[in-house]
Amino acid sequence: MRTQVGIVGAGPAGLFLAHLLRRAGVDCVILESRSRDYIEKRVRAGVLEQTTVNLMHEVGAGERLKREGMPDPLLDIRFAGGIIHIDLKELTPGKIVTVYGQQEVVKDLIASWVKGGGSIEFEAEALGLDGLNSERPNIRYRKNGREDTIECDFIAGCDGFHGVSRPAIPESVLSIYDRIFPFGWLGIISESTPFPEMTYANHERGFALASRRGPHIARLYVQCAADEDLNLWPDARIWDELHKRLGGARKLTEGKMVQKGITPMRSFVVEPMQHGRLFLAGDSAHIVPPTGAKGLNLAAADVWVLARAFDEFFRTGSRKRLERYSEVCLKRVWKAVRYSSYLTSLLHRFEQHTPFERQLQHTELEYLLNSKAARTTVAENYVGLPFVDD
Ligand code: FAS
Ligand code: PHB
Repeated sequence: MRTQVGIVGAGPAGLFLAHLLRRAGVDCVILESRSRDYIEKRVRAGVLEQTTVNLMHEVGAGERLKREGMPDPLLDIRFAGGIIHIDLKELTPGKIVTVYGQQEVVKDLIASWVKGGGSIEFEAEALGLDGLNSERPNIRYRKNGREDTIECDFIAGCDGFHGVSRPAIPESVLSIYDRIFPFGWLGIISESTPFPEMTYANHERGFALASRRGPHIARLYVQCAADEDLNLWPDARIWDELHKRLGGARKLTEGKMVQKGITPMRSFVVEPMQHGRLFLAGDSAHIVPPTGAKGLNLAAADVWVLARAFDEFFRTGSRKRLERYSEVCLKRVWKAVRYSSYLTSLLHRFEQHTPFERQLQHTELEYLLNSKAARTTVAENYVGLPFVDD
């Protein structure tokens, strides 16, 4: 097979990129190691920044999002000193986020891609990338037990943190920035009435978060050990922790748990995000702790920049935007890493914290409670910084 852009991975990064390339008349092939059913059911992120919502509409996949997406104009942060109300609309001004499950984004993008005549090579696992510094890089992959190669002009590594793209770059070329937090999130989906507003909690027993996926579907998280064993968390124990950490003023209603999973907490960035004719986008290049709800949105922002660079090259032959891709993306990535790390450090319980550090955390929350300037900073990062292209 031969194509202009070989895309490895059909997550948000790969799927958004494919749509943007099709609109620019650039030919691409998408390889996805999992089945369509699997990736459309994979529960992950839930908060879309306005730029990501706009992108869904821009690529023609926003219809259902418009009907079923839940606009979120504010968020609450609970702590021992009270409840911090962060009114996104008032503080940004006028910007909000939209709650809509990542699996719904993936479903809508796949449906839109196929409806427009596109195809995705599902259950096609990329095994390796070769010739990255040549004019004809290629992707070796296996599908139905048969190995094959796709010859490309460029390769977009949209295959997430555990993909083959980042490892295809010689380690000597990469600078790796990595911070593993000493805890994880145990997340559930339950058939129960969710809190009406996004609610984060800093509690002495640990962090908790109340989000939603619909008027009768709650998405809830509790901080747990980094190496937590999910089998030690029967439903009753999860509800008990959620009541204790989120309880207080509002009653949490229980319901049938339909999904449980544990997400590790990590900040990870590689520089540069490109090597020869390979360009990394999304989780293949960076991971943020989900506290700031940035992961999915960063993936969209990366490919928005990458698609413009590919469009410029195939239209004019200029490599200007391609050469600056990594530099342009990393400016926004690091701001999201900063914000996600700040919020993670502010809201979680760190066993190794000294009394001084615990007092500092509490004082920072008190400051947020009483300072509009501090709440504005959280708000402008939560709704997302503008896409950057220069
Ligand atoms: P993705 O990982 O979504 O997609 C990569 C795709 O490449 C996958 O479909 C994978 O199957 C495929 N692939 C991998 N290797 C391949 C190969 N060799 N060949 C072909 N295909 C290959 N973010 C939030 O904002 N909030 C959250 O609550 C949140 N929760 C998360 C929970 C989990 C368990 C994980 C792993 C991530 C979570 N994230 C969250 C982050 C997540 O939403 C990512 O930021 C987002 O999926 C990034 O999208 P992509 O870069 O497209 O990567
Ligand atoms: C979610 O709804 O899954 C969600 C919401 C806010 C976050 C992370 C995840 O910060």
